[in-house]
Amino acid sequence: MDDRNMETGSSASNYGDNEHPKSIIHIDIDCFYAQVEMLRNPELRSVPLGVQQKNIVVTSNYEARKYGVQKCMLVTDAMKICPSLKLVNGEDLHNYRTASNKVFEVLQTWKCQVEKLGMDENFIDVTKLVLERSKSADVKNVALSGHLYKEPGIECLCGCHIRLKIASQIANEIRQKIYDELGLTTCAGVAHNKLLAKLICPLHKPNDQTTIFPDHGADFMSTLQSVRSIPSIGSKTTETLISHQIITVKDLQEVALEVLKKNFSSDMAVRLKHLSLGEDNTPVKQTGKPQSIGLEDSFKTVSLKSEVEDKFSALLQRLLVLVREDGRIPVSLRVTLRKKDAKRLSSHRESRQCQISSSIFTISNGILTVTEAGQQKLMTIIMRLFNKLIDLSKPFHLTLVGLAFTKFQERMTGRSSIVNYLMNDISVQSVLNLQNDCDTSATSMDYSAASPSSSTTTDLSDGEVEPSPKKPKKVNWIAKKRCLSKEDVASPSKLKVGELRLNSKELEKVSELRLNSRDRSLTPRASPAKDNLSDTSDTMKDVAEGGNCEGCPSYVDKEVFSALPGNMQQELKAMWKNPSSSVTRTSPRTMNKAKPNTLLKYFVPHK
Ligand code: DGT
Ligand code: MG
Repeated sequence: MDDRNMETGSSASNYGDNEHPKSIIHIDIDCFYAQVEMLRNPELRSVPLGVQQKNIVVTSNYEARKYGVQKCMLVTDAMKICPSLKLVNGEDLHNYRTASNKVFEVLQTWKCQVEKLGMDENFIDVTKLVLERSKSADVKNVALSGHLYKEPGIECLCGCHIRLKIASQIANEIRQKIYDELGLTTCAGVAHNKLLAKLICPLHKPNDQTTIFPDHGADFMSTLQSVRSIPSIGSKTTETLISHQIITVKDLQEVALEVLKKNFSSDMAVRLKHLSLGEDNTPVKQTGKPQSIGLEDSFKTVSLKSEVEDKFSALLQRLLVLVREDGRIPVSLRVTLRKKDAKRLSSHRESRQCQISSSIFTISNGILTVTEAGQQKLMTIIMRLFNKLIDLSKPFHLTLVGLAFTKFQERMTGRSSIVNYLMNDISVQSVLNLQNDCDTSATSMDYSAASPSSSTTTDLSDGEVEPSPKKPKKVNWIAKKRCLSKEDVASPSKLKVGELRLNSKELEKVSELRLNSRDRSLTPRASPAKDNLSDTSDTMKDVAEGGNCEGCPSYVDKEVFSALPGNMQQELKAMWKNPSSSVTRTSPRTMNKAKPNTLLKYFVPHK
């Protein structure tokens, strides 16, 4: 789309062309928290219901909305307009998260890209599915399901009207499936881009759907009363726009691009113009596991350390439930506080985070657990971070505390990964865990190489950009006995070359394993950091003292060990015997040159 079109508010529909190839569906669950509560207690279905968090009704069912109970109303105001309002406490989000995840699972069954947006909204890119169906169906006569924003004047030449009609059928099927399987009613918006799909979705609520054709995008956008209604326009941009008398989306459509360019970067100005016209080319990105899992609790004010500790303890309990559901092992913890600043009459957030030892967590029978001692360790770390954020010699007033696990241990899944080959599916444990469990029969060969640095906290202020991914501090190599047939183990040369080649990540891990094993013996134990450091030294003890396999630690699988080539066995044994002697500090790239016959050289063929 050119500037001329933008300045006149032309309705050309998609970033520089008149083709609208995509079909996007946006799904929003009706009165989400209220529906979850009504499913839990069907008696609530027939009464006006509000879900309360603190003194706010965060949502209400449609029965209550008839009385004018709105989302985010004060409880006192809601009770005034609807004295029969039944209130349910919705501060524990567990059931809402579970329902949200189930909806996501249902959406995944369509085998399309699904992007989760918050807890009750999802985008689904059904472009491919629509194309498949358009080949088989009598497409010319396909009927639209639900509402259409406006009847088209003329058919778009690219064929998008038919495609979007097919998408509307799919949206209906999706909503029906969510209802059949989970009992939840939803709304859907269908359009050729995410922006329009999301904005058109609530046009007919509840339990209904609306489709918009591209040629009506700009027209529909011009009905939005505030530029803030556009999802990617935040409060700062809104403020700037309002300060230039650009208040409605129509204002934004009509303002000259040059005016916007004076107040925003050129890219931003162009983007704002496109958005105002209903144009958006952002892709639906498949949602994976969240980068962090966190919880916050806000309150009027807390000024005692003991109260803070209680708040954190309660948050930790709830957070551990979430982490167990997620299944990944956290390796980093962040504490957030919001301080009330009496001088500024405002509040601001501050955070600190640190690495935590993965040995705090254990996985048994596929379930992540934390022992009582592990929880105490976490609380010690949390309060240590808290002490760094707050000067306890002075009075403090907090209005929020938050906890989040911000990084997770990754398991490599590449098919050519030797680590993967050796990994044991059922346990990703540190040596300490194995030791604690006294599981000498475990079929695992586990090198845990926590460096001293991982045993002390590494603080990062919240303002900092996330540090670039650090090399993992722990390496878990677990021999996968059950995958090796007798013949295979008898001759390591039979292992496929691909399985012997480490990828660059693993290469780093191997070098780190070696470097850390040296570091550990050279670096004195830092006394106060008991939580993690003790893990490291216990690990070392286990390695040094283990030994019913001619120098191998007790947890090593003899069968797998004996299948390794002789020089590798020797090198491993030497390393266990005297960790400091095994390597000199070299970069991963040069390591295989450092010694002519190293373990690493065996794994990484010279090119
Ligand atoms: P709807 O979509 O209009 O039928 O109603 P809801 O309740 O689904 O509203 P929605 O989609 O905006 O938000 C989904 C849930 O998120 C809602 O059930 C309660 C919660 N929620 C919404 N707004 C807020 C808020 O401002 N604060 C808090 N704490 N929760 C909110
Ligand atoms: Mg909703």
